[in-house]
Amino acid sequence: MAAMELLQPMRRRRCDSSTVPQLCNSPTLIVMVGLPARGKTYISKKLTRYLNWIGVPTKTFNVGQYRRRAVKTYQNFEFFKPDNEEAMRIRKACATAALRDVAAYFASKEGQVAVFDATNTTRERRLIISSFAKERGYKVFFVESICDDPEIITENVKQVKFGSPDYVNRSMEDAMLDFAQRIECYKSSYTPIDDEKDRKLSYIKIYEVGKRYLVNLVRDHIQSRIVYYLMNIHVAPRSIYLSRHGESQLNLLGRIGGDSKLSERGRQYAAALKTFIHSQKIHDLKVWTSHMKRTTQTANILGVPYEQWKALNEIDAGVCEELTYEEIQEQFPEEFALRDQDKFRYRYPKGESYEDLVHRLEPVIMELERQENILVICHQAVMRCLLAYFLDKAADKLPYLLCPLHTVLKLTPIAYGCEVESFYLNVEAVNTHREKPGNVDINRNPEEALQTAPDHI
Ligand code: BKS
Ligand code: F6P
Repeated sequence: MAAMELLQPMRRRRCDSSTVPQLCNSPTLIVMVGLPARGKTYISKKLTRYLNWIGVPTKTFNVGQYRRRAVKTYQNFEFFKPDNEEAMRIRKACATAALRDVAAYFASKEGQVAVFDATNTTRERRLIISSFAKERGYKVFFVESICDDPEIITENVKQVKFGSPDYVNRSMEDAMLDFAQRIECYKSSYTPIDDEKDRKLSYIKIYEVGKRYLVNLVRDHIQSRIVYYLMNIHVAPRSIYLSRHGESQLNLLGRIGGDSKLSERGRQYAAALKTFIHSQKIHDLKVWTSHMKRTTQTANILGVPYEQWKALNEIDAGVCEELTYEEIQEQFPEEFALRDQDKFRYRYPKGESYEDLVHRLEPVIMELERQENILVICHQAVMRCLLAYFLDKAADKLPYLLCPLHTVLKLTPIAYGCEVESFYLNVEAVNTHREKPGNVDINRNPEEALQTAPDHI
């Protein structure tokens, strides 16, 4: 029996058949390390969103949430004192429960990466996690955030701790003071990952919000992607403006794709966009377009320098380029039906799928992470992919996100997510949104479409 139990975790239940378990990738457990208010949850959530967007099923397991479920009302920092034995038992039980859920997530086959979001500030803790992972055949990658800048720590507490359930009905001063003492509770036992002692571990140590990094033993593709991503993100305040090109000649005809120029109303929109952008008084704005005439013409009317990206070109509809949806339905009825069944994965003959588009757009997202204020003038399908990344929308929702013509979306990172503001610039345009058949199309009535908050707002 004991032998059975020991063998159990090694069994790769992730595979459909038990015949060739060697072909399976073992799942990855990312373990966050660091004092409270060092951006661990921020990194966990952001990384999870990125990995899911690139198609790697990922989930964060935040031990703080387990603790809040176990202890309904947080009183004060004394809960976190190292000599509070009762609380220590609860905290350990929460960590164990979270790890159990990680194991269930991987066993269910739905998960490829789990992020274990807790302080994990002692070597003892990390050893428990390492052996837990080893027994079950998971790869472990540690991400440690080391930051002593009092300003950024204060900003963190203000932005994300003050708003947490722990501090409802508490004043900001009160919360700040309690949280500072809570951090102190961890300091005596904190043992950072050690160059020498931990030389066999895979990890990245991030110093001062990404000013410096120490990377050790990157073992596979996914770990390399994670390191690359973490080396490109920043926390400087900024906004990302997403817009489609102005209405095009082919939009007017209800034809998809092609490379036509703007309609009269499309040019009016570009002029309205210029006024809008000026009114926003944006510091150091960069403008990106695709290589298609309709986006560069829009940018030309803006009258600012811009950078062109081929990767921002609209989805290639292959044999369906320049047809109307009705013509596609007539000429390629099977294709048309297939697209409605799985719009994300459906690839046009000699063309692309939304999934292809996400892969093509990955370098754009990476560079967007590096930039500050930016306006991206793109296309319907491209804008849906970018929006899905920022708003954490699943693949099945992505191809149906509402990105109407002549509407700017302003994305501003706040706390762990993104605030979205939608600006319809009051220049009429055709509706290019096609709902999944069977769903109610809120665009059918254009008045209503403008007044009803779409799914992403
Ligand atoms: C709100 N944050 O290193 Cl690669 C405010 N706070 C700040 N120390 C954060 C999160 C939410 C994000 C980071 C960080 C932090 C304190 C920190 C951070 C860390 C590493 C990297 C990027 C961001
Ligand atoms: O109709 C405008 C357009 O940008 C086409 O070029 C493109 O094929 C289409 O939208 C993408 O939208 P959907 O995926 O909903 O067909």
